[in-house]
Amino acid sequence: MNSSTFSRRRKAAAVKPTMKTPNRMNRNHTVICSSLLLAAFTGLVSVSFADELPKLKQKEHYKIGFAQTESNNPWRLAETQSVKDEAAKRGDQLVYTDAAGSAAKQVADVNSMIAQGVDVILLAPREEKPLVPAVMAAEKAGIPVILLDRRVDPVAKPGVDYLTFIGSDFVDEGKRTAEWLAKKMNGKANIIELQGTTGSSPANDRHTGFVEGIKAYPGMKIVASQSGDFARDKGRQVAETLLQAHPDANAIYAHNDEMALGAIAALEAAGKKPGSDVIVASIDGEKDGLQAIADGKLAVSVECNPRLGVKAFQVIDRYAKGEKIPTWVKSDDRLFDDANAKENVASAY
Ligand code: GYE
Repeated sequence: MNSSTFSRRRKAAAVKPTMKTPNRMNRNHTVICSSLLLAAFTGLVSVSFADELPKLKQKEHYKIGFAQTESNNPWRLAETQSVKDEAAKRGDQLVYTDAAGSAAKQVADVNSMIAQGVDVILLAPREEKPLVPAVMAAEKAGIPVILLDRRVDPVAKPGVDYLTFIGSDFVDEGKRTAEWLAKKMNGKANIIELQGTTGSSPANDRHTGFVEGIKAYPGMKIVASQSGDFARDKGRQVAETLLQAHPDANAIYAHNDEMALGAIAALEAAGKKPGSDVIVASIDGEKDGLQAIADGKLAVSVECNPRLGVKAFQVIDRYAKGEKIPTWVKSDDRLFDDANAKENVASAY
């Protein structure tokens, strides 16, 4: 953060002189001021700083930016639809951009929204680190940012640099998947991990959570781990290579359903039976994923709810009214396996 940002945002809130103040009221004012200034520099006074988020005026209708990261899977399409539906319902103007899988384009998209003077920016950051400058730029321009579905690097703080994060607990998703799989495999498995987009918060956290979850089971081992970029075909290709290199693998943990479905195709192409030869576990709960559970090919999918639009607009309303917004508006996620997948196919995305 540069020094001008610092001085704009952090204001001296309380200056308490600890030295004797002059008792004659009309004594030279400049002497007092310069004493305080000098004292501040020499550490004789206590100065506390207040952090400020950009304010939002209450309006009948807002102009809202939504910087989406890509549109290559049902999860993302469902998320975009939920934001578009809610904006339309309220008669708000939506400035929508799709970064097509490029963090650099997404930074440019946010900058263009700043230039267009949107009231609020909803940002689904592709990766944790490259999107930090975009968050800071919006904040500097006085535009509140809400992170939707993914986080940025913790150097940017919710409630300070951006308003809040709306989304799931990815560490917990990884942990729940690990625990379910450990039970299913009786604590013993050679696991291939298909990671999400490198540098994205769900990929980082789903790995961390899974590793944490299998810690209690010394027989549960990750034998190979590689990114399939959250995409079905990439997941298929990576699974194909890793299955050849690790013929002893009997479980696959995919960071999302799309890669799990790719892995299932790779297993079938290799003449292996998903669901019996190799157990596949994943996250999201999309329609094709639930159908694959109903068909006995996918074992489990921990839900990650993409329909965040309603929550996002509710947060905007509450913030404009002056309410304090929690730093994390957490999704409540279910778990789908053969006990409940079938009945949820119709309502899935
Ligand atoms: O799981 C995946 C998508 O960011 C939580 O991104 C989201 C993830 C979701 O591409 O399918």
